[in-house]
Amino acid sequence: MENTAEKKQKILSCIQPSGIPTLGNYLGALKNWASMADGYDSAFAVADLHSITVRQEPAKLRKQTLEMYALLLSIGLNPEESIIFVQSHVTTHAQLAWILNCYTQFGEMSRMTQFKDKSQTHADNVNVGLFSYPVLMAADILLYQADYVPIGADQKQHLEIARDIANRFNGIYGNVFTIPEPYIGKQGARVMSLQEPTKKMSKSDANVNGFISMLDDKDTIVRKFKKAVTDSEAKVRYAEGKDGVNNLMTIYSCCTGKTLEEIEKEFDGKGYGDFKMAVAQSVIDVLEPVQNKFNDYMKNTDYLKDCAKKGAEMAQRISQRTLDKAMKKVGFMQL
Ligand code: AQP
Repeated sequence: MENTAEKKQKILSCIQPSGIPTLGNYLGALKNWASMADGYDSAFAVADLHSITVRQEPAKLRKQTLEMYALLLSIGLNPEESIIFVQSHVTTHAQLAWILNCYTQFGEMSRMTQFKDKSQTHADNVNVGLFSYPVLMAADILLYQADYVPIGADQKQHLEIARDIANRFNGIYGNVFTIPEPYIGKQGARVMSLQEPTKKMSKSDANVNGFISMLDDKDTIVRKFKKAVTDSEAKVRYAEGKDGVNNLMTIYSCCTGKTLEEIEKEFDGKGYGDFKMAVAQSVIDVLEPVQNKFNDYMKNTDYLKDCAKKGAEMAQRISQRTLDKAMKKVGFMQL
């Protein structure tokens, strides 16, 4: 995907502050945000409105939101070049989401696999927000007229719904929204749990050994990889049925740039012990510089809040134009 047009194309993506992001969030999404930010008009949000679809502790949510903001700067996003904001600071998201709810069918939302999964994990709180989460996500994207949305593979279905809603709205009212394309990296788009490698790695997993947090220290990273589920073959090769090893090879490949064939050769005749240590070290090498920057940013929370304030003002200004247009089109009285 090249961005050769004179006018830069737009990208927008969000991450929930539902915990410290995992290695999965990093390899599947954040890493691409950082590498794409320069070439595009870019906006990135800490999606706190999304995270209350699952019950959160208020003080913890506030803390995690600031930490997530700091992490976005730590991975290399520059608040002078990208709009980096907290979703609840910008009023247009919830407003457009309401309008779009009225252009979304109950049946199409019922097919969303994340809703089905999360209603099982949080059976005591299957709220309407959890159900209409993809509509809010559609509003997030469409407000900024995003051409591309860098996401992990798990969000592909939600992006498709955003496109369907936008097409439907445009079909009725003319060209209000840009139809967004997903940008899913070739590698790392679906990093799996270290404990249940058929399930994606998630920051809210109750089993902390299933995920690597971006702020895990070296010892914790080594310990978690040592415990990672593999198989009894004791051979490092990428093959069907070897979900645990495939996942570790993918992580190692993303962190070192080595191909799967090179990795197979490197560990030919060696056991899983050596392999797991090498994977752990490659992850440490990637995360350590980010962690150092994060620790520096967290010493200056006034700076972070100032950036978030400026980011929110810019996001409000840009998104308001789209919201105003949509409000006019549906027939709301203008003053
Ligand atoms: N395991 C993963 N592998 C690759 N990409 C992933 N993403 C999430 N998990 C993986 C991508 O990270 C971006 C931000 O995700 P999110 O926080 O907005 O929501 P999520 O997909 O629900 O992520 P989590 O970690 O699983 O959060 P919780 O546990 O709160 O539900 C998205 O682009 C996502 O695709």
